[in-house]
Amino acid sequence: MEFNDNLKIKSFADYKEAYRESVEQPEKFWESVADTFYWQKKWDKTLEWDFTSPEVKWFQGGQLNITENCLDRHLETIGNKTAIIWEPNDPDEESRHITYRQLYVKVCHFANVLKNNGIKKGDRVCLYMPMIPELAIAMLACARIGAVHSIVFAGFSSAAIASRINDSQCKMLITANEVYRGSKRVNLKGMCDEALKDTPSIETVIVYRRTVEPTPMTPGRDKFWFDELQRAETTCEAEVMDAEDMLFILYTSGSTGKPKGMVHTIGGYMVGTTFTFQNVFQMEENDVYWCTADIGWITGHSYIIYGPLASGVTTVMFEGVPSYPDYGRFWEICDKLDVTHFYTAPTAIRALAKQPLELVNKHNLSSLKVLGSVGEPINEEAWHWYNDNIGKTKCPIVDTWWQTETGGIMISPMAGITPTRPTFATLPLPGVQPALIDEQGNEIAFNSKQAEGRLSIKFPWPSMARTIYGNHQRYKEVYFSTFENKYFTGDGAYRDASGNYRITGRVDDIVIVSGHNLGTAPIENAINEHESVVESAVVGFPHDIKGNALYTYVTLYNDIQPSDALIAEIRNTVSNTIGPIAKPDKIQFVNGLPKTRSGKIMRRILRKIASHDTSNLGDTSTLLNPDVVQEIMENAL
Ligand code: 6R9
Repeated sequence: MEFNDNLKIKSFADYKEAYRESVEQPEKFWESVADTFYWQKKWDKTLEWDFTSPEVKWFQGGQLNITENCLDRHLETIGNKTAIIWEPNDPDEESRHITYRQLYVKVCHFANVLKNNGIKKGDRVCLYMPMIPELAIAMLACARIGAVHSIVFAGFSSAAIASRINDSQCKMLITANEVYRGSKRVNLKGMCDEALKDTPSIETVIVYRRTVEPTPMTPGRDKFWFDELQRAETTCEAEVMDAEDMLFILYTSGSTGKPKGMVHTIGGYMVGTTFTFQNVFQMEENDVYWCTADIGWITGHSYIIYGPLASGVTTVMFEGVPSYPDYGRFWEICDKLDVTHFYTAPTAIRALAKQPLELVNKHNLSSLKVLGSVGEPINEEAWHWYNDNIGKTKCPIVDTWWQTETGGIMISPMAGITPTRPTFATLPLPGVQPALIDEQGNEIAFNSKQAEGRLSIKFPWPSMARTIYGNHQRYKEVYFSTFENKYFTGDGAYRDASGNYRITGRVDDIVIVSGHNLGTAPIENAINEHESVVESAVVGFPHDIKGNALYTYVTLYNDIQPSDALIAEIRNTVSNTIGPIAKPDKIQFVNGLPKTRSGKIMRRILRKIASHDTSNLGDTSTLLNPDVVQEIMENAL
């Protein structure tokens, strides 16, 4: 087998045919996809499902190891091809090129470090690491031995690390001493030490030295990555795993306080992410693919690591930020590495579009073939800027709609195949059966008519999350209880007369700030912890660059006066408990929050006020306290 792109659909007619088959005979369809992977033992049963329990199992009885699909099977054919190009934060530091063979050796070597430190199949390992190749190596090493990785984005606070470690009882934490982020250096190990005061399940901490700074180590618990490699073997057999064994846990915000540990399992996730990767991006053998997401998010899991490596492509990992040393950095890297496929978020596009065009035009972007967008709706202006100035109107834009829960892309054009339409994620990929649901909870039949409703999915797909770690009941309530026998996405969508979908945004209490999913409830909980605060309500409002930003309404105890110092303290509280990305942009002190008679805060009204859209507040007379609305409006920021 040469370069592994045998899953690729090559024309729009093929797409329609594949789509039809995937709906009429889903099992047959996914069997033929799954057949292209390396299984130690083929599965007995392709699909078993029931959305009421809910239970979904793909490829039961199959045995495999995902790292054999990402690494071993490429050794003979493309062992010397670059698997990962790492681009450091500082443009003057050398890039690293790691071939498939080198990556294979590094993964096996580090897998033995895990084993030497008592990690066994099924154990959970928390990764809190910067965007360096060692993050990829640690992930794959976990998968190699059947340990479950739980990656926590390295911008999160120590409280966030601790709660995630405790929720899934991780035995090990892997981190780096420090991370470079633009002109800053952040002390990751310090954050970990703070978190580790309250995480009794952690036995070992492995620390990668990214900088030469002295790093305080706790004897017996903390070990340096490099020292551990010295005493580890370099070969490691892949653990035999069942298709439905856990591959990883990834936490995403919930609308109640606690983050949800979404569980992805090996077989279906591998099949789904690889199939969607190849079809959406349509890469060719010597292409260079760059997804700018952090591996701490699902986009990085599926489309920097697993999908690209299982496909045998060259994937770029960037340590830095788009603004350092200047706002031309992305384009400088595209030019330097001859990037062909570039995948980023609307928030980055909007931020970069504000900069002088000179920062784009001084770089040669002629290698680019395909542009991608993910994370939130892309507005028309950003779409055109991206298309005109980066793609020079010759690169198809794939606007990919999906979620942490879906594991892989669900609705998206396939590059060069599906006709695109600005702001539309267009058509469902094969195997995805969306449905729009109206106000009454009924599915709106297609009938070649335009429609708008809540987006749900009617049939299982291989890469869907199987549960919330330790809380199957919550999984059922959040995703399978709104509409009978359907998965509810939490998003609203519009569908045009040709069946193209445009995602209109969240319909629940999640706000997407700069592409990050933030639950308003945990932020409110954090603010309410402040001793002067009685209660708070957090809503999103439109923001030029971030897409949405956070607007917070706060009530204070009677004897407390609002002040700038208090605003700063509240912002700090949020930053310390959740992370800097969750800091509210605006804080308005109010005498009361509008509530329903059952005591539910009317966020709908607060959202409108925050967006300065008070023309149609609806009927406020049924509120418990209608008078506060006027006061809030008069003092709105
Ligand atoms: C992959 C990822 C999921 C939520 C999702 C939706 C929004 C993602 C989008 C999009 C419009 C797109 N979203 N992609 N909205 N167009 N192309 O972002 O996962 O972090 O779990 O967020 O992001 O609201 O429900 P996650």
